[in-house]
Amino acid sequence: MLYPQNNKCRSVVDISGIWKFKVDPDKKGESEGWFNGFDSESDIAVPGSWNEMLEEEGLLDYSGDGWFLTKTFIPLYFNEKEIWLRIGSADFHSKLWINGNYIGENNGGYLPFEFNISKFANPGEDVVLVILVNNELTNETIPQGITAEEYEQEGRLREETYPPARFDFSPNGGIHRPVKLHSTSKNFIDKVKIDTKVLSDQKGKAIIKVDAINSDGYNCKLTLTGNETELVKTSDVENGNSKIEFLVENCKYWSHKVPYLYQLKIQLENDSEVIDEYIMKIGIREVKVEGNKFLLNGEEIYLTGFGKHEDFWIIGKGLFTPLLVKDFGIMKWINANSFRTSHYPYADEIMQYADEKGFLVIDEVPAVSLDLRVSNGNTLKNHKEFLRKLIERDYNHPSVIMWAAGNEPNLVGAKDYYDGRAFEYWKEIFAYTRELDNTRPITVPNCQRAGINDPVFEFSDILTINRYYGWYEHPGKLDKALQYLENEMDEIYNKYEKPIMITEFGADTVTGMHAISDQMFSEEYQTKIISMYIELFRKKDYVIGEHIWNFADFRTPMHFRRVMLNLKGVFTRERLPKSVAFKLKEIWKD
Ligand code: BDP
Repeated sequence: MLYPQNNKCRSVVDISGIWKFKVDPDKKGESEGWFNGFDSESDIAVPGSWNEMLEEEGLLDYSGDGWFLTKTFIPLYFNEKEIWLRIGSADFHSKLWINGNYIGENNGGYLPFEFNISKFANPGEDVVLVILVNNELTNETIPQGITAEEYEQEGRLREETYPPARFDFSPNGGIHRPVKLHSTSKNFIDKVKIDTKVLSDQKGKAIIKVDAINSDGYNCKLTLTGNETELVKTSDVENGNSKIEFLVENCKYWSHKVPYLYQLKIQLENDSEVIDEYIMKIGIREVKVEGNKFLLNGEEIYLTGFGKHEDFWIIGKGLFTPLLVKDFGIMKWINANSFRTSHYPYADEIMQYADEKGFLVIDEVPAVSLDLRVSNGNTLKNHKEFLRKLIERDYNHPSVIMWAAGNEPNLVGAKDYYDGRAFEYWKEIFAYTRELDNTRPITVPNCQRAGINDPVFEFSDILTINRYYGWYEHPGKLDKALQYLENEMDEIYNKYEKPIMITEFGADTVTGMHAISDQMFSEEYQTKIISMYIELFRKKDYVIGEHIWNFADFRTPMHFRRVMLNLKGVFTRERLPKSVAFKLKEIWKD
């Protein structure tokens, strides 16, 4: 599935906007035929979460079914074309109907999905599109969910949040990314896979595989343009595939410092005409782990930046492009070179912008706080399916330098995590991820409670750890906290002898709260803890990067330890700097 675009052979119409909305707590919509159309007083913006947007209708913490309806026009110029409906993401499960006809369903949020709707949509006519979205999670979904009853059964009433969640961000519902109609010809380019290599200082290689539907007998013509060169190659499409290799002399590599992108034009053609075309930007670069070091194009890199969230006032987890521009702008301002898509895949548009602006991205599947005590074969199956879809979507992004196949398994510190089952689980997940991509390192950030014997360390190429000494443990006693941290980091390194990155550390901070002594929640405390951690990392040769938790304050489920938001942001939720931002800008200057 390629990101839709307008070109000589393809057209896109964005049908996001204000849609009709109807909440369905009793799940009666399907039996009452709401898919044929429904009346409602409520409206909803697409993209956007229903939670804050419709708080006055009681939906802040709503978990369940929500129905979306829009009426749209299928352009006449879609005539003779294949017509597709693409939803950027809907969290977490959805079903679709057009003019009352069932189109299909999708399980799993955070990633795009699309349907060929040619049979149901006539160019030149209106259609009524109805989408049912449900945001309930279970033991088998990725991420896993929890109920109030399960909190009780698991003896975790102290940890109980509202809405219930196994993770620390709001499980919002909604259509979170743009909805688009687009067209292709009947013979079309379906998938593109790009591998790049650095052969020498000046010479790069790009291997491009194209999957094309109904296109045997056609030619696939590739034009690679950039750095004052144009390379053209053609090959036949056979069994739906075509493969072309370019050797690029005088190659300008992609990096976070110089995010140079070549243009790749792919054309399906016969003797007289071009029947499909797809134009994309590609970066030529290579990542490698060697000994204690992480290399980009053969040069050592040190990652500075953040774990982030897709989160903002009112729009919730919906894509908001002004925020995207702002976030990348202030990440540049503060001298960050990277971020992690904690704890789920981010919008296509964010990944494209990371390629353009030169950010190094750790790309994560939403297997956050995976609890193997309650998982089963379907959890594993869904987890693998997510990895497959994520890697298929993001493989070609030069900005993606590492996969995170999960985050903080065994957050609850269960003893039976170490009895062999978790080892087998992660062995399978890592092996599967490597099968899908053996060109990038793979990791799973480990939490303090899972400790140093976490099986994810056995399989990770780079050991990523999230640590909160001085916050959840040893509050206010920073010297002691740092001693524990140093001992643990050395112990982990000595045991596994792999590079370590700290993917989370930080402190909740109320902007405007000040203190002379080390007091939690003050801006001084956040500045001090972060500075002390970084000072320690710089003394350790095996540390290859530091990501602060979090870039900005973000909404979490209700709990006594949270003031509506998780306040560990270096910026507030509205993106204003806390004092630590100026300190970081200074530290990360070089
Ligand atoms: C870590 C999680 C992250 C939380 C953070 C925190 O990975 O999602 O938000 O702790 O407690 O355990 O702030």
